[in-house]
Amino acid sequence: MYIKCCIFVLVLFKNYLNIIASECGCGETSRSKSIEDAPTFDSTQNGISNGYCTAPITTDFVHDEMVQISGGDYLVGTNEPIFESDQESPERSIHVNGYFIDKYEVSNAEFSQFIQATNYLTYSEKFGDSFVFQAQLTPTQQNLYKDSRVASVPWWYKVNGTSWKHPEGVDSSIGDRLDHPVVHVSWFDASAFCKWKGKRLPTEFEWEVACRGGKNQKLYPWGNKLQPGDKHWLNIWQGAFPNDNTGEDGFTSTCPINRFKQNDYDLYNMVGNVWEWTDTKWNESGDEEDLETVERVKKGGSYLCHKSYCYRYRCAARSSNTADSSAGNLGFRCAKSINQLD
Ligand SMILES: [Ca+2]
Ligand SMILES: [Ca+2]
Repeated sequence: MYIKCCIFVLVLFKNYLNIIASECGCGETSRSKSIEDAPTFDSTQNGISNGYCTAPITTDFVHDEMVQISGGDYLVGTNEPIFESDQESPERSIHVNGYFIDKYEVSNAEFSQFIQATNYLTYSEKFGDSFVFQAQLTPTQQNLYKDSRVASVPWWYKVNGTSWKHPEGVDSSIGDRLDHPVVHVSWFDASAFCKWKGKRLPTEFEWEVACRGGKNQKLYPWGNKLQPGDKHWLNIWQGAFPNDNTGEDGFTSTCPINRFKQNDYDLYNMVGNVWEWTDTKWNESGDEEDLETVERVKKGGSYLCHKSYCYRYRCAARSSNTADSSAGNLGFRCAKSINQLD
């Protein structure tokens, strides 16, 4: 079902304190640095335009369809948690009102339209950098930024000039991946986009109910077997993390948003590809006074997840980042209450 957008967006920026990177969401670190200290780079160098996005935008890559999920009682969580500390358990019955959720992760093409319409500046652009996985950097870049690695997860590099439109630094672009999910977006950026579309971020329960596709007590959106029919059903990591990604599923980084249909709700890439922000706070007793450092739940795992290391590409799995975080494996999709329809 198509939902047309209509809402204007307003976002205010305050202090930009911590960006947290995570290796597939497992383990994290932060940097404490105010926006005033942010490194700057000349975006007119290296042929990079100072405009909002110079990539050609075509509606071919803008998949903004939504699917309707009926209101009712659903089971979420699991009584067989893999990560107890993530509070995956217990399994419990929750109620959701009817809603719509995006069929796909939000694409670079769709996000480009938002930027062009609003001149919105994302957090990574405001701060001047974001976190990039090692395999996506050249040896020269890795050497240049070796001191900017995250100590506890040294395969993440903080790279100047990285943003949604320059995913691996100033010399990179999204021109060849307009149909891939937008990354390097904070929770605030994602929320602003959804508001502009007349939508909102899904709650964690809405996201998980959608992930489960009408099935109960299953690991994945399609069932309990990872590769039924010996086919790949999601974009994750094959090989030994973090140095050997064999890409047996066809992708060593993000994949197009319409690549893996995963359940009976016709939803794509709920698990794998990129983590997805939800509107839900990780800890309801979190600091209400500093929204930028409030942890928000993210779901689904990413192309960097492997069972041996970050087995979080399951519907019940959950992780979090502070709302101002951004990284190359974190995106989102939007939802909409049925009574929001116009
Ligand atoms: Ca993969
Ligand atoms: Ca996903």
